[in-house]
Amino acid sequence: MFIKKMNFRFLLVLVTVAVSLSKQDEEANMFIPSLEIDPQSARILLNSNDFESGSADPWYDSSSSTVHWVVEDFTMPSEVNYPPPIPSSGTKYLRATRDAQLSPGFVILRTVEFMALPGDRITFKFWIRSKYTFGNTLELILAIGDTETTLLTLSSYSTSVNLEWRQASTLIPVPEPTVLTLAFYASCGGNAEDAIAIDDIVLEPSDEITTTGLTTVTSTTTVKPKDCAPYFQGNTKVPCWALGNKCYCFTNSNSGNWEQADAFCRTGNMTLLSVETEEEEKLIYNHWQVHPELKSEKYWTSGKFPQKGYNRTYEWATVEPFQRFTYTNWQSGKPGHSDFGYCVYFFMDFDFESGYYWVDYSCYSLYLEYICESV
Ligand SMILES: [Ca+2]
Ligand SMILES: [Ca+2]
Repeated sequence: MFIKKMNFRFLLVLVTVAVSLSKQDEEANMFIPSLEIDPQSARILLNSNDFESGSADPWYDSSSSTVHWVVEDFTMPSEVNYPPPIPSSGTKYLRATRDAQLSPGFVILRTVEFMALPGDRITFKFWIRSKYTFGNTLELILAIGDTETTLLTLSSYSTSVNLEWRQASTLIPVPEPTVLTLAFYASCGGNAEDAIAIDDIVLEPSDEITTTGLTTVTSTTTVKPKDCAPYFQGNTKVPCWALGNKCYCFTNSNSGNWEQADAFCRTGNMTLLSVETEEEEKLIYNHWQVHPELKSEKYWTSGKFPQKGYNRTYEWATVEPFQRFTYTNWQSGKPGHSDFGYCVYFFMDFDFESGYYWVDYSCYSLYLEYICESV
């Protein structure tokens, strides 16, 4: 399965290179990273990126799919029937642009390495709209070495009626001068209405934010990468990430039946994953999609059918009293069993075709990887 996942991504890269090499050369020269630049100079380039000159430095497109970031002019939108909202200044911005077939896919915008200082704040404007609610995603990621932290998740603005530029802002959580990169991870759907755009990315070296009358989204993220470390520190089979305001650890080559998985998470003062909301589910799925080192399609959750009680129904067996499911995403026809001894795993498709859903299976006879969640 891992081979399949890797092959698929490799193919994507090949196809992308083959199909769009000339197009990239013409349109996206400014997206080739300025490798010569040192972290201090890169920091200066982050002072203001309004894309009016057509340059994106020190940001560059590192997408390996049919979707790419290109500078779009408001007066010449790629979807004339679904025009973008008017920018508050200038006419240009970065937009996730698909091929002629509107193929959906992942798009990544990344900075070269730069020097961040304590108190640095990143502010930007964004527009995200979709035919279906939560159809598109947009996340701001902080990467220090191999450790990634999600600073902002803006996917909740992905609705059919989001017709405005909004402003988002978050502190870059570093305790001392640190060389790092920032990245936007986005997923753009295949409908003409689906749109993701970014403008006016500014690095500000203090806590002061200028409000401009636009909707301001303030980060509530306080989890730093190091907050995730103590759970299973040193165990490379269980890498952890801070996503939203929780810490999630995905096992790799550490499979077990449900009871073994449940017991393992509890040794780290965590519980098996509980998927209370669609937003949390998307957070997990989006993260899994961009981490090819996560080699499994199936992960145990804390979902379990109870042994006792009235109105017996599946519940999240995390901290007692266990909570019944409110949000659900069962595979069609599931659950096949409503009996004690059945547990729920989360399936995510390596080929990204059938998406993700829940399946019930015997808690004892199936050995799967699993996801632990902080309490
Ligand atoms: Ca602009
Ligand atoms: Ca949860």
